[in-house]
Amino acid sequence: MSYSKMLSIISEKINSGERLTADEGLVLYQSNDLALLASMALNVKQRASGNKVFFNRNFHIEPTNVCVFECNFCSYRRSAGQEGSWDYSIDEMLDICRSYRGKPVSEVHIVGAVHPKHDLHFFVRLIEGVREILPEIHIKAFTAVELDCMIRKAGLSIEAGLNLLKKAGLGSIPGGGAEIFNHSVRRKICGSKAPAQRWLDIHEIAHKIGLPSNASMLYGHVETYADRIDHLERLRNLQDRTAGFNAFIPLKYKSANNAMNSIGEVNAIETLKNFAVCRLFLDNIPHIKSYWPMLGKGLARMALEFGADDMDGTIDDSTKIYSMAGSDEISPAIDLEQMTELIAETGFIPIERDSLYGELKILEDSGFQEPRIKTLRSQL
Ligand code: V47
Repeated sequence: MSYSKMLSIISEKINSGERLTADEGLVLYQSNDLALLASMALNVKQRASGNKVFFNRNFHIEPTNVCVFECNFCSYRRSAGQEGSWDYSIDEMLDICRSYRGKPVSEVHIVGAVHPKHDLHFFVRLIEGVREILPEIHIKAFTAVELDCMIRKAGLSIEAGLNLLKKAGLGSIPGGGAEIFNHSVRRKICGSKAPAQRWLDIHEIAHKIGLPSNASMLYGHVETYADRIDHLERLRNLQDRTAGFNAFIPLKYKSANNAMNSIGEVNAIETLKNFAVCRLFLDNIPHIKSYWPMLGKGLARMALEFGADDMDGTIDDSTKIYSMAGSDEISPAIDLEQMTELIAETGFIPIERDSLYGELKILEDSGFQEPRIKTLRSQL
């Protein structure tokens, strides 16, 4: 069958809402027809969330960058006592939370490294403290890799550990730590950390006990397109069983200050293509996140034309993971007005959301104005 015939079959399947096979996913990755990929992905995005693009008002806490693992892609890790390392006490982290009292933030995203000393009970105390200081806030915390280590250290089963965290106030689990599921690639880029199946099992157990989560994929390093499709297919299969993933975040490998630096970075075209294929292949994950602190605002906004429908949050200059890896967003912070304008200028409708994609009505009383530039789409 000719390549263009294959693409037209895929296009028909997408129009009729049929699921793509792994081979069809690969055909899409091999296409250089960005306009076709964009129009197909936009079609799927519009079926899922119309012309809406979501964001939230959030801040991060990164408890430590002292890590027992040495992932080759990581620019953030330090050894204990090394220059540039940090390890906040619970009180220091709660002071950060106190500084947000009375401020309009709906989510705190807590994610860091796997510290050799802190176990589950340390983090339960942290979550309880956050809950006390900011009772309304949604606490999205700890990658499956962090959870795996802290819960094992406490000698509990994953289910028992997650239940303790949930009881303390944990609301959902972020998507980090997934990297690439393929065993040999995972071994090359983050050899010693939780294997793919462990990551998937932890998310499955979380979903089972009523903790929703996100998923991510670190792309643009030594993986092949087949590895990416394998990764997406494992997530799609899990989501078929649990429906617990809210959002998928493609994370582009950033090459500064880490051991894989010589690989360089993929270009914008590859990133946009990847957004489109992820949107088209993951037919059961409702939202695709364009994470601007990593991509930069310009590219993150372009990804909205390639199927993404979420810009994550206002961040308030509270994460270092990407600036340490060379992101142009050195002090990532964006206010409500800038965020709504950034989205509205593309012709999409900015919607402030909570962490579970409930729509918030704050925009109306916060002086949101019509975008300066209207595209054709906003006039349809
Ligand atoms: O798992 C680390 C990635 C992730 C690099 O759930 C890197 O809403 C690129 O998962 N180049 C953690 N990526 C962050 C994460 C996340 C981010 C935003 C939102 C959510 C969510 C989750 O950061 C890690 C890893 O894949 N990462 N170093 C790097 N050099």
